[in-house]
Amino acid sequence: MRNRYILFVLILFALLMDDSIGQKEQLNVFTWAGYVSDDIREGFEKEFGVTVLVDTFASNEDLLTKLMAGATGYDIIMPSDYMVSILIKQNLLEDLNRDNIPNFGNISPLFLGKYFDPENRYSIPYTFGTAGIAYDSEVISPAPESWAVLWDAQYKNRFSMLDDQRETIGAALKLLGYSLNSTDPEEIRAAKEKLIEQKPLVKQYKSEAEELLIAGDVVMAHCWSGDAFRAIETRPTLRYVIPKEGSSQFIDAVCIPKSAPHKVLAEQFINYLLRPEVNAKITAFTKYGTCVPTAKAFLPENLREHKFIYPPKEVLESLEWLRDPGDWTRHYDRAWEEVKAK
Ligand code: SPD
Repeated sequence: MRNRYILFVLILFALLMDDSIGQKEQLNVFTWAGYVSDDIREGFEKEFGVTVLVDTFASNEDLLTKLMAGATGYDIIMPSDYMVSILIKQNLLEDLNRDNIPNFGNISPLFLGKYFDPENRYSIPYTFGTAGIAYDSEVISPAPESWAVLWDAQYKNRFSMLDDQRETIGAALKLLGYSLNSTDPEEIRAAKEKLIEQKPLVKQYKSEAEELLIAGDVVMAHCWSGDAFRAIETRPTLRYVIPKEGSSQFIDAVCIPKSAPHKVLAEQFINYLLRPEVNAKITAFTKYGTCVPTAKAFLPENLREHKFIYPPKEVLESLEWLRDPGDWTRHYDRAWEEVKAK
């Protein structure tokens, strides 16, 4: 009898330890690859007694397509600036309840009130960075200065381009001397032709360029600053440059979709991300900039003022924000489809 009682208690204990039966609340995060570390995820799980599931997308357009197609399970999403505008316009974002986000006050005003969400009703900044070219300085010398290096036939099959329609069409627009946000069909057509001309040289279109750079699969990549910075830690001969014609700068934001199943938990997660010591972990992991100035006290010296994160003034002045092209989106969509179909 006593043995049976012990067995019963053991089974009950095992059942209670099983999350699926214990019904832990689950926070579903949809974000970029390499954006939420295990450390950050596990810290929240432990403190709040929940599980955090992280799923990734490769571009803002992928995120939009999933949300428009009715994906309803996500509590947290991380669109970039111009995509925040689009999601607001599509009525896909939830208003943030600041009462649940007291750490909102930790954000630097420099990253608030931006064009895509002037009152930060729907978004808080996660990181900021730029797009440029990472290259292996032992192979590519002298250092490239222009986007034109990505059209140089000697690097055929040795470089990758971002699998991101606005960024990649943007690189071609910049090479041609146009704005990233051109609404001139002739300019968009010229950028498309440029990318079609380049296509036979491109080894791969991939947004997670860091993997290709580290593996040595490419010697050059159109990529984002933090991803280049991360790759350089493993391959110190890599460098990162923002071409002289200019490039994009971005803020990636944290938002809650209207369809989020766990809105309050999502706000608690946002509040947690804005703690200085947690926010420092975001920069330490992603190698993108922190929007919480007090986080810098928790960062190693080399991440506090690094030029990959804080480009010099003349470079900053050459950067543009991507914006919602409104009705012109279809021109970008069509141009990208044509490039990919070739
Ligand atoms: N590996 C993380 C990449 C995050 C890049 N953000 C993209 C901004 C696009 N404009």
